[in-house]
Amino acid sequence: MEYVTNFFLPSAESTYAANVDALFHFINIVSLILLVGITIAIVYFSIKYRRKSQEDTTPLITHNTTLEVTWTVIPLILILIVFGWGFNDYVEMRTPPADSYEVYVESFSFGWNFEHPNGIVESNNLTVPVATPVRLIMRSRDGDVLHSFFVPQFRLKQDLMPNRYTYAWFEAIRPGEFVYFCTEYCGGGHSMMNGIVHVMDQDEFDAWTEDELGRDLDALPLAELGQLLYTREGCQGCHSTDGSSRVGPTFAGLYMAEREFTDGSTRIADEDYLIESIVNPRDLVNVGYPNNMPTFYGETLSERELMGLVEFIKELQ
Ligand code: HEC
Ligand SMILES: [Cu+2]
Repeated sequence: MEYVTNFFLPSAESTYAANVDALFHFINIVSLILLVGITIAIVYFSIKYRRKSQEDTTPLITHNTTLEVTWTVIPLILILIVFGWGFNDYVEMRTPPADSYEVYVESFSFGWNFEHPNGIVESNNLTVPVATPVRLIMRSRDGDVLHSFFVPQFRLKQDLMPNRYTYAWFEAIRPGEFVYFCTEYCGGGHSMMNGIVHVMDQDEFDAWTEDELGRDLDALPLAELGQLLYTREGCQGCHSTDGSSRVGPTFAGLYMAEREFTDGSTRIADEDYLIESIVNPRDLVNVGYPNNMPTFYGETLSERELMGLVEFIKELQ
């Protein structure tokens, strides 16, 4: 993954990114020139016009029209330049070309789903073709909180809200892998809400699409199905597979381990316990963890999908 920076910005990788940077640099440079000029004037005047003796009196100054017009008109012109320039770029950033490739984006605590027009659903990674405008139609899951989709190298940032669509678009200028983040603090799993935008050549993208469409989920072995769901359903936002604690306990070594609950009871994590933890997470709460695991999985996952998740967890010894 490349993360080249130019001066103090990450590399510009979308069609409008260079424009955003140019305006940013313009504002910075103008501010710097003004800062230096004003600071020098302050220092110079405080020395030149300091009170030199007890007899020194302040002269009565009314005003200086030329000076006042100058320091009003020059900043006005600068600000109008920034406004015109920024407005122009903003309109471009808000107006996706009519033939854009459309992806539905759903955010939830704590993860993302990206749904392509052909029905492919990805989580964590978003795969798109290069040199193609991509329009994102985004919303946060019903009843969830605000999240924000941020791809620094594309200069793209847009909030997602429950019960309301927001939009963004970009056109990547070269293939590569670009990190995206959730940039609106949304809870304990917020820092896990990052992933990669995969930009592929058209050929590579077509091959990837064909592969994904050809994959028959019903024919996948249970553990592989479970692995896919682990990312697609957002379990990875709260459960690690490497032994580290996130919002919830890790899945590593969980199978057949003894679990302790807040009501004082204990249980061995066999298949029955695992299924129950996914379908009814509020009934038994592990000591040291919040009771905030989402409860909807029992309704959205099929019986085979639940078995897949259990099988996946079992294999993480
Ligand atoms: C919002 C965070 C969150 C998400 C998303 C989440 N969980 Fe959990 N999960 C928790 C927390 C917190 C606990 C511990 C509290 C409890 O026992 O209810 C837990 C407990 C569990 C347990 C029991 C673990 C143990 O050590 O006894 C299992 C199994 C489990 N989750 C499976 C899943 C699966 C499978 C998914 C995805 C389909 C998932 N969880 C998604 C937060 C989450
Ligand atoms: Cu967040």
